[in-house]
Amino acid sequence: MQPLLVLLVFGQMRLSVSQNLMYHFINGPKSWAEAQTFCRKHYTDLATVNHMRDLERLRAAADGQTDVWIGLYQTSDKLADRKWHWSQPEVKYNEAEAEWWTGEPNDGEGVAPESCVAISSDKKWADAPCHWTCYFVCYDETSNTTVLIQDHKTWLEAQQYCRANHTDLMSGPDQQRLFECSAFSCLDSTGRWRYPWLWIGLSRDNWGWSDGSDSSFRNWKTEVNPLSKKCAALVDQGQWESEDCGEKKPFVCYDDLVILVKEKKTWKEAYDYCKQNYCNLAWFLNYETLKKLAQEKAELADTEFVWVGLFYSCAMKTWMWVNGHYVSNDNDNWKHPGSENVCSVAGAMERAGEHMWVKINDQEKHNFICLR
Ligand SMILES: *[C@@H]1O[C@H](CO)[C@@H](O)[C@H](O)[C@H]1NC(C)=O
Ligand SMILES: *[C@@H]1O[C@H](CO)[C@@H](O)[C@H](O)[C@H]1NC(C)=O
Ligand SMILES: [Ca+2]
Repeated sequence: MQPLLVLLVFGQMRLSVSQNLMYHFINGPKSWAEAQTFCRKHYTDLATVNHMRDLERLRAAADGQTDVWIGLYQTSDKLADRKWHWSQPEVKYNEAEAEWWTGEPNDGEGVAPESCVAISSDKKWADAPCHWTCYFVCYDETSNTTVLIQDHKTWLEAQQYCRANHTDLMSGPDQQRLFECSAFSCLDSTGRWRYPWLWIGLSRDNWGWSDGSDSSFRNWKTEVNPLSKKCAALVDQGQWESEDCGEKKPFVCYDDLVILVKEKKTWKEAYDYCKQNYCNLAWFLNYETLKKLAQEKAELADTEFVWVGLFYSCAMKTWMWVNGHYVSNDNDNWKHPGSENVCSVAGAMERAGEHMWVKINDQEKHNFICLR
């Protein structure tokens, strides 16, 4: 790489990171569509929110302002286009693992839409109207356990409860396997299932993000009106409401510095792709913010590792970042610091756990992380 380019890239990145320019609050009120056009012109797009940590950053950017457009909108007005997703955004819905009761989901047999899911005995799933009030099951990440809450709540109230007091509503078959009914004495003295229905963290909607990302994170305050109000606004406490898209509101744009590309490529292919479409494969040096953003992206990858801009220079016998800086073989981000190197390796980040850097064959194909 040419030295001038290195400096240029380096300078730009420092500016952005020190200002932490992920979300940009724009005070001039616009309709949702006008806000989308503005964000696409000046930034990446209207704000996408992937999880609670993003939401906290977004709220900080909005500096306490409420009634603010975000990038979520109703992508279709057909109920048939609703898609299932788990409340905990890190857990992806997989139709092959679905455990529906026979005849479910039946969507209320056309009488009233059923977009939320509850379990009964045998832990099989049934769709039900979200405004029903049921007991529910939270998942608690800290203790890796499920918690049965014996309190009647609507699905949204149950979600709010679980997110405030535990991690989220129980999401996905792995968590459901932890839910041992016997431990909660689910049968009453006559041997009957004690709880008619328990909410779990599965629901469906026909909403999507302006930038087309597949984030399933939702934080609705009240059940959305599917008829007229088709755009999402941040209201109080970080919760969202559906609003009339023509209303003029301030809005939040999103400037994605760190981009996860969910394609499987070799290290060199990934490098070329980032160069062509963005700026470079991701490098962090001492930028903790960048590293953290990359780690959060890595968690959304389809592959166990994601390529980052670390390569082994055989000629110089040293590890380097793609922007030309050296990386010590003893750097404590390496999973195996100090281990011997061979010529055909490049650096990737683990998707899970501590997101350590690993040295793997550069011909392996993985998702990868670019910087804009
Ligand atoms: C939670 O516990 C289950 C069962 O003991 C285990 O299989 C799973 O790996 C644990 N998950 C986490 C995130 O620790
Ligand atoms: C958290 O749990 C407490 C105690 O059960 C409850 O009073 C409170 O409402 C819960 N928080 C939310 C947001 O539901
Ligand atoms: Ca049903």
